[in-house]
Amino acid sequence: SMSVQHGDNTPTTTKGTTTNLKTIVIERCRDYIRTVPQMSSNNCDAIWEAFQNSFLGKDPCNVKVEDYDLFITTVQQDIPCNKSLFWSKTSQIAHDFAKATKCLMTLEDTLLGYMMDGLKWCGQQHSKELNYTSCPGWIECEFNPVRSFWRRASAHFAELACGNVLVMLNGSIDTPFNKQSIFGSVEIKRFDSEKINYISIRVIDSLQDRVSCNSMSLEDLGKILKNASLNFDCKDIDKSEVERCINDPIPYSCDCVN
Ligand code: AVW
Repeated sequence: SMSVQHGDNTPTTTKGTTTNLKTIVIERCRDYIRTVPQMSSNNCDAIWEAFQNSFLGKDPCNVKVEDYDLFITTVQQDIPCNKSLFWSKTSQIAHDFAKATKCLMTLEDTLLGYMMDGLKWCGQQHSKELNYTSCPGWIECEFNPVRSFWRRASAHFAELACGNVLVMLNGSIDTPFNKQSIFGSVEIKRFDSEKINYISIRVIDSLQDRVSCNSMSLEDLGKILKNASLNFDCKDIDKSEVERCINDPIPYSCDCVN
């Protein structure tokens, strides 16, 4: 199976670095490479070292996206074509769908995303220690260690995408496609039309007869994809339909968003 359940190492909330960050990351890493086939070439201790070298000793408001480059290349994982699932403001349903149907994988189902999901971390200047007291919030300063990591990992995940890919957007909000989101600002720019055959945009609507695909927001997305020579279609799908596939997963469930 590609999706792995987090065990008892679920983090406790703190304002600074997650308590026991190192233990959690290394345990998750070992758990993942033990469970997922073809991951055994990875060394979780080396992965931890590369991770902490990305941000330790740095001002926590000045950790660049590129500071994670070496860490990203330390993690070895092939993402098969036709398996990538991107999402924006649909975290719960996208991850539930991926887990229940096992047809697709989100960034958080890859080793990189799985290790860091839900965690918080930062260092400080003039010290090689983790800061457990306080770390900047997501929007407090743009180049905080957590946000830069997710941007870097998302860019990587999008660059690897090939074949047919699925995007789940949220039709219950005014801008299902938000240019400021990671999907809209990072991932969409990294899609390679030489590798990607087709992008299925699925807008998950909670109200029946919504036509979010015809909205201004989706028109913006369409223009960007056309300009990048990426083939796509957009369909509105009832949330209840996706939930049915999640609650009663059968082999055909993979088709439930087609
Ligand atoms: P999202 P994206 N404060 O649902 O397209 C704290 O908007 O951006 O989807 N955390 C935040 C904030 C904030 N203001 N904004 C975003 N986040 C974090 C990677 C938070 O953890 C995957 F491959 C939230 O759950 C998807 O295709 C997450 O960012 C794509 O990027 C998603 O925000 C989803 O990023």
